[in-house]
Amino acid sequence: MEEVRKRIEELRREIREHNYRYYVLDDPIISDAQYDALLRELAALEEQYPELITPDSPTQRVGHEPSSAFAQVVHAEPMLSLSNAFSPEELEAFRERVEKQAGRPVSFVCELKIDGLSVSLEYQDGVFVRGATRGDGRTGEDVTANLRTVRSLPLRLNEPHTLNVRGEVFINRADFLALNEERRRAGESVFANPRNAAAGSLRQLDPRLTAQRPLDIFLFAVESRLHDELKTQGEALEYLRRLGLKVNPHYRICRSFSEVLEFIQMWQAKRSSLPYDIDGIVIKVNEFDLQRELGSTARSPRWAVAYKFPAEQVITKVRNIIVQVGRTGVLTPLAELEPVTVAGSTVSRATLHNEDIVRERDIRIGDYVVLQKAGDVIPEIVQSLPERRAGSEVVFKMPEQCPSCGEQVVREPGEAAVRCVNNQCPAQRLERLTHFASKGAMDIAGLGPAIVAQLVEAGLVHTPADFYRLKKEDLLQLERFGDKSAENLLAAIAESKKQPLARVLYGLGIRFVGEEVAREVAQAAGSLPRLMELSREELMAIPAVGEKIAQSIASFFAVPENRALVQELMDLGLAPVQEQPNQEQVLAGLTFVVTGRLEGFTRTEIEEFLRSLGAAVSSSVSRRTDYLVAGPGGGSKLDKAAQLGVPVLSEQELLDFLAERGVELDRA
Ligand code: 1X8
Repeated sequence: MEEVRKRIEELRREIREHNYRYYVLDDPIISDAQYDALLRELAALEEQYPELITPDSPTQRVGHEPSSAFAQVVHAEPMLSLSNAFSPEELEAFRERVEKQAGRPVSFVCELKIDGLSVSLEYQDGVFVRGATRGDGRTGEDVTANLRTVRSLPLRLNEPHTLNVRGEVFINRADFLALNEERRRAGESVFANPRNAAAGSLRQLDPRLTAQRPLDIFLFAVESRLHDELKTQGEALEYLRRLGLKVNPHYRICRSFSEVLEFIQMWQAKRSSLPYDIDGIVIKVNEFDLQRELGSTARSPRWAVAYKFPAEQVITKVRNIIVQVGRTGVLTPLAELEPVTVAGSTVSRATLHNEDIVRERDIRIGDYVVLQKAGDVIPEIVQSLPERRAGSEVVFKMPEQCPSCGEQVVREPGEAAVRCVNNQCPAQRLERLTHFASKGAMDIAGLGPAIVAQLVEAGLVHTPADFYRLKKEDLLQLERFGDKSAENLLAAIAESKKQPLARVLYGLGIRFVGEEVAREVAQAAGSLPRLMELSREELMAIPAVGEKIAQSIASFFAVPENRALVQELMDLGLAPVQEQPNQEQVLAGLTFVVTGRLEGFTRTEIEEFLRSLGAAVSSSVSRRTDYLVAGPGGGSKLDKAAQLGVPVLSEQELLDFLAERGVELDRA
């Protein structure tokens, strides 16, 4: 028995070493067959002596049962995100702030910003015990079982330390392409880019599925500085590497800021030569003492910044320009492109917004064009390349008839949009139905565009009320529906009857009624019957509602078919109400606009917070705006505010403004 124990330990040590050489150093010294033989011998011994199995054994990467949900993990230290710099000027501002605080020249560490997802790992006495996603920064999801399947993540460190480390899980571009190809062949949906593939893979409830995905990880931070002997980020990276963790080799300690700029320029030019995607460079103050002195805001450390690379641009060809009809009848030109990869995903279509933009950018069918995509944003055609024309290109013209119903389209004076005003237009009807079920509206899971189209085609659904009349037999005659999927859909539809009034109102798809307006109107109305009867004057008394919106809502409820639809929905069991918020509404009646980049919060966070205090938040400055909250980089809105005499608050002034009203912003 002692012999066996010894052999097992020896095998584990050897396998760990070869794992490290293969997955971390990318420098194996034995063949795959030799490695497999070691692993097989270990597995055989462990099978014979199961009492000798330990969780950190190399055989124990997979084997956990699927779970039904991820447990929540509260991070020992909040996982902050980085503030961004988009230009050398913003970087310079970062340097000045840091050096002013330090009162002396500062050295920085530059590292690649991996485009993956952040995780935190916990090792106890050198054994990997827990890993979590970033989540909202305070609480993440326990993905330990999935992280165990990441081959480059050691289950045991070279030294028996207890610590938290932080890193980024990602997928190599080549592995991503192979994975997508495999999925395409299997008839499965493909991932848009490597980052989505990594996120989707890490968030599998069944670790056996995660184990089949080519996940990889780089570690770059020691979270808990229990190790006082570490004085700098440079030392921390060396330390992580010594422990056997995978550290990205491309970092540089810069003693002057010109070296930082040089590093950035070099990688901006060379980024596509890396096997994985990066979206920028992280610049950190090297010395931990100075990091501590600089501290953090609620959201991000003051001692680091992420320099984001400018949007990636590629050239492709416009194969055709087609026209789509939206929910409100607006005709939108859409470019069909020769597929190209830009910023990690394949793009074959791009919206052209409206006829004016097509004309201004002079985009013709057959043109070569510059396509741009920055991070997650929608791909956009920036310009055409007239010098590459062959002469056969065709100027796009907006059709005079709706491509869906054939009715004459109209262009209202002063508006960029051309619209089909036929309320019965099939394309519009389909879009309205899809909108009703969509995430921001009734949020009916499983009722996406394809299924809605199928239901309409089968003649089962004409108006949103018909969703609530669907029966299991109806669904079962349709392709793609089985017993289980039919039941699931019906359950999701039934569940949506509980949605609050704001979502029902938004779901009705009334022109100019977005989510924000819907929330305010719903709060004022309280119920559907009351909503239907609001007069234009009553509507205009709601802060977010001006004449145009009031007119639109009132006319919607003046149309007999629309009133009938709402009545039907009520007859079918929808009785939505709008809960009054429990947070004290100290900002009730005030309208805010938020612009620019904020330090401590994202714009969305601030906006939601303002709303929760009863404020209306609008996207553009007008005479109805009470305050403009502006961070750096808020350009045209500031001009507009000055022109209209709208008071401007900085982020700090907003916090003071709220504090005066008894509201303290929760610092994470
Ligand atoms: C995010 C990332 C960091 C690093 C690399 N890639 C990232 N995505 C790094 O420090 N090398 S740091 C970070 C963060 O703090 N949010």
